[in-house]
Amino acid sequence: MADLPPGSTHSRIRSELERRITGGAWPVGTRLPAEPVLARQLGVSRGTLRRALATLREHGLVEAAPGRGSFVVRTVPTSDQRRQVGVVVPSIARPSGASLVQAIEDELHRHGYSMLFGSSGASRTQESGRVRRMLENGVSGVIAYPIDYEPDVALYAELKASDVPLVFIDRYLPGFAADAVIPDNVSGAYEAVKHLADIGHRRIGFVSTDNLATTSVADRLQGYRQALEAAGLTYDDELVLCRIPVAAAGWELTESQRAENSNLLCEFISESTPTAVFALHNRLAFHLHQAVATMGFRIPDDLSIVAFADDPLAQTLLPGLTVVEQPRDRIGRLAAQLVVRKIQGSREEPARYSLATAFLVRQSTAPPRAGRRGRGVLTPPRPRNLAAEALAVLRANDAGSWTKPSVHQYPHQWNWDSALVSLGWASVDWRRAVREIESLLDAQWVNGMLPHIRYDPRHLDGYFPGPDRWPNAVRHHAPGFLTSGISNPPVLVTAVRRVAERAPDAAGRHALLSRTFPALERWLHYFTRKRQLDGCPLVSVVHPWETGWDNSPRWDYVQAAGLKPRQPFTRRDTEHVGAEHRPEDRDYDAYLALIELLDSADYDIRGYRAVSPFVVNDVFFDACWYRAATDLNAIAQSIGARPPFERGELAEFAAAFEERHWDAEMNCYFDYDVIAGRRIVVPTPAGIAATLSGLVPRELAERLWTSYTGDGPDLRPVWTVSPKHPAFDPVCYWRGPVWVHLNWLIALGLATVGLDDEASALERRTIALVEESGFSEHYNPLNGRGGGAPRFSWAAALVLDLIDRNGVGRPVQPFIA
Ligand code: 2M8
Repeated sequence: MADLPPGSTHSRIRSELERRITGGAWPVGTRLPAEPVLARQLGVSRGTLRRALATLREHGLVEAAPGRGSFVVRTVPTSDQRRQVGVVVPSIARPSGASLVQAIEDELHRHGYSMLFGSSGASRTQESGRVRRMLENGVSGVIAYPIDYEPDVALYAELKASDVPLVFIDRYLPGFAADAVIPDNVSGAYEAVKHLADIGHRRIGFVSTDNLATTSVADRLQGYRQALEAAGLTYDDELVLCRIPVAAAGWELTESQRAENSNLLCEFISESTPTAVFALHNRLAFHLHQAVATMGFRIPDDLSIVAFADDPLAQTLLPGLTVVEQPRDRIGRLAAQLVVRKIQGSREEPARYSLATAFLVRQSTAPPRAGRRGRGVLTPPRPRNLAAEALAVLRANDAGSWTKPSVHQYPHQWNWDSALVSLGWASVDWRRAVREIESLLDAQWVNGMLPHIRYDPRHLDGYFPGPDRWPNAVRHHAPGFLTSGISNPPVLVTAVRRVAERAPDAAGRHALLSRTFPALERWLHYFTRKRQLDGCPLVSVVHPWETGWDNSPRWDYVQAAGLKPRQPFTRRDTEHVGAEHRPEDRDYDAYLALIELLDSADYDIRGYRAVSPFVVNDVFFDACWYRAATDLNAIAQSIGARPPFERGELAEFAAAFEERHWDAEMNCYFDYDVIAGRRIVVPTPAGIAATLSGLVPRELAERLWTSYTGDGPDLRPVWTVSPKHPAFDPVCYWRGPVWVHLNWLIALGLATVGLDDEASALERRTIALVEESGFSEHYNPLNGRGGGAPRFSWAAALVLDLIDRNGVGRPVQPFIA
């Protein structure tokens, strides 16, 4: 006997026959087997079979031709016979969606209807695809939960035009006349925020996803505003965070979405200092709860949270959440009743039904306590968990085996960024630090050069210039890589040495050092073999980007030469960061023109020098090289290899360093313009960073430091151009702002020459700056405000390093003997 569906015998037989017809086994025109044969096949009596066939005839699927038997005449029942309603919601996987659908299905069933279900995901195409398929399948009406952002209004207009009964749930489409059953979002939010104000909160935040045009979100925001107003509080943009994408506000998040959320939420809480937050829904409340826990906050002691509840799961995850409860069951049932009424011919005008919510006070809200983090509190706030915040930044920027400097502005791997970032990873996850280093070394050129950018092929659209601007670079590295054609200050060697110091055991340390040593050696030798000119052992640097101090006034003379590239270009760097923080167009003209010259010379220093106005001995770069060489010698010793740099070679380098960089008249170290054969006399901390080399005597270093910092006694150190210099600009990139990584390197330099107190004071002030303004690309030395790209990796990594060494107070260990 056939495998029959459950139910009474005759209805099971009817369903089975219907399945054969609608499923295509018996197409139109098929003559059904004779009754006795079919009854035997199905294992039922002829009476039962006849009753089932009668229903099929009623539904218009089968017709009897007297004397010839029964024939299939159509394969789809007419819509009024089918009694089906289509229900489309974004996802059945969301617990909230499931309970709504359950209520709808129950109610439809009560009225003799079944449900055809579709899930629209977050896509308009999927939304209309699902609804259209339902219509083809003959549904008599549709209940829709429109998607976020841009629902398919045209689709719903078509339904209306074809008189298909339509009811929206959860949200409505503004200006579109259709029935909608929603929770009373305005009053619900109002009640929640009023509760917070009633118990004494004055800084009440609103945390939401970024789909502000969706009516449920807009209405909750309106309720929030109205409650503030009723409580005599002023609406403050700073307290409203509406930047979380819908896709990043669910339960099932990727590790990087989770980290990005946590980052955003921590930043919001620490910068906007609310004492209470109203969350758009309880998934966001949950993420917020998790994020503030990493900052050492307790709910409700340090922060009260109330949420609009749209799914029951949060109650188990976040016990005691004070919520606005949605009447999900009533919403589902009313929507089903309305659609059935319309199907059955009711001509009622479309209306919006706002169903009352309930407010449940549990344990996540309490009056604000003196001493909590809000503004204007009397006792000092609980110290923030800077290390956890720093780690969240690193995690958000983590690309797997390397770290983006900042997600949007710099989506590739940068050489000296990655080197310094490995120090942050080393304090939390040593193996991850090793991966960072190895991934950087993987992109090494055949001649030993380690490029300043290793491009991520997935993000070529996100950054300019891409690899196409360095066309000849492909001839120099292993296939499969995309890189720039210049290098960066070789801080990696010093970083490797420090990361190795933190290895969990001697074997791990030895393995890291011996694996990386050959590549590091080839890189440092590349500078002395392929980048020396005129017999001078110093490094010939070929591009401002190679120095890492892109638009430092040290290089203004090149930009002033008015270079123009041959190929036109469009900058992308001001898309995410204000133009006032970035170089000017004429700087970019020079950058691109220099790249063209270098690439045409196939990256050969002599060929390039013949055509380019820019070849320098950068004092900072040379100091880093010298330090790297001595660090590499120490590494060699520790793994039993021959130190690659002999005393004589180092002495020659040191002599040239003194000769070219020391300016007796100005009493400072400066860069050297190799083309013009002159020193570039612009006072920047590059001269102080010369201490990194270990070549600067302590007294001289002290004088340099006192004199440079004396230029701005009230400023936050270390400004990248002296405030007394006409080029000083407190917000523009390398023309004045403070950089965490540079402070870290300068502190290392100061400690190297024995200025331990100065080094640790600088480290303390660096941590204070980050505590004050977050993990920015750079900071205004006048007021400490962050600038450039946000959530910056090396700022986070080096703060982790400082905290990990209890660096607040303890200087970097200088290593150099
Ligand atoms: C900045 O430079 C890049 C070009 O390399 C840019 O502006 O697009 C500099 O601050 C550089 O030192 C840094 O390594 C890089 C990534 O953080 O950004």
